[in-house]
Amino acid sequence: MRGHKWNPGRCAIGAQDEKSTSGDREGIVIRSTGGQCLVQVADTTWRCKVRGRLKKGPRESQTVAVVGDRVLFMVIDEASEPPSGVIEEVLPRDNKISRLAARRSGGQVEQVLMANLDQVIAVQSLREPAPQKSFVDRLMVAAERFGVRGTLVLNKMDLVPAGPEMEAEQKVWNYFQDLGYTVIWASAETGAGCDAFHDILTDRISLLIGASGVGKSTLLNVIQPGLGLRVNEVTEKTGLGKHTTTRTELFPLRDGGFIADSPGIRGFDPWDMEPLAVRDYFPDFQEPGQSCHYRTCMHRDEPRCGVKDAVNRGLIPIRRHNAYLALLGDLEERKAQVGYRSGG
Ligand SMILES: Nc1nc2c(ncn2[C@@H]2O[C@H](COP(=O)(O)OP(=O)(O)OP(=O)(O)O)[C@@H](O)[C@H]2O)c(=O)[nH]1
Ligand SMILES: [Mg+2]
Ligand SMILES: [Zn+2]
Repeated sequence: MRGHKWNPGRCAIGAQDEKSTSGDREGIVIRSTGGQCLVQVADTTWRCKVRGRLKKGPRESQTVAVVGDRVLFMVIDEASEPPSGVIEEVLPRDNKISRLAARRSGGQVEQVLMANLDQVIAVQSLREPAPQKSFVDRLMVAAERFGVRGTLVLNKMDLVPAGPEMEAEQKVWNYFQDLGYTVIWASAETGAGCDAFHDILTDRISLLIGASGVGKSTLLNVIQPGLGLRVNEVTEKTGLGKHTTTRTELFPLRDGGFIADSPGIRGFDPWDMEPLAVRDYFPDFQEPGQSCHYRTCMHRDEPRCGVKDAVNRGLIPIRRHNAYLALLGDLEERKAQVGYRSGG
């Protein structure tokens, strides 16, 4: 996707240990909480505050510097443990993954989950908790929207008995593979699929996203035992995870690349998406959409719609079309609430 790699062994993030012209150091944010960040430069982790004036810009303070951001910082104390600095500038982002944050004050707030990534990986467990297909639909839409590779990992295969139950799962999820997304069937318990998981992470910068308890941290511990990430059982009563991982954090991978583990999220409302553009983010709608009577067809109420026709003929699952209509409805409602948002 891009020329450079953040491979710590070779041409690392922080291979540029020397000072830049402005006297600042350059590093990458591996953890961000409030106004404090951990910034990685080669093998050293710095603790950096975010310069106050950076918080006052058009961006929300929580997303001034996010995991994956390349930043310039001024050294405060190189001898302290860990060394400390102040972030002066967040360098322009190649891309990001962003969603609408839970509304606290009723306003609409962008939550940037990560910047400068190659791949977003939706992690689902086939059982305990049950998979959420609509979550995967939306995350793959976001991957298309933000221009990053979308990948799907289905964990806890060991909990699905072979036979009809497994066949039903295969039917659902192979559809995503047919759309061109990589789909990995895995079990952190038995190790199945873990080599394939390791391979898709190598030499890429990836973000794992999925509900609490699906096994994101467990999978990472399997492919890189030294990480020692905290994991927790799913409560029997609710079938939900316990939000064991509480913040997004980026880790270097032994064989090259970086992986961000993130806290469980249940919903994903993509940020900054035009209702009119949504149809372009469903790869399965492209060919049938060619035969819609109206070029501006939204595949909703219009007559002679190629996409609805494909749904009726069983070529596109009804739930895919419903997922599209639901997302479209959400975006229109959001737009009606705020009017047209100018700038970004
Ligand atoms: N049976 C089975 N259990 C698994 C598997 N992978 C993970 N688990 C269990 O699922 C539970 C939740 O795993 P975590 O790794 O903490 O899940 P998480 O996605 O990181 O959850 P949050 O950090 O809360 O978002 C743990 O008890 C794991 O042992 C698997 O492949 N099979
Ligand atoms: Mg976790
Ligand atoms: Zn149509």
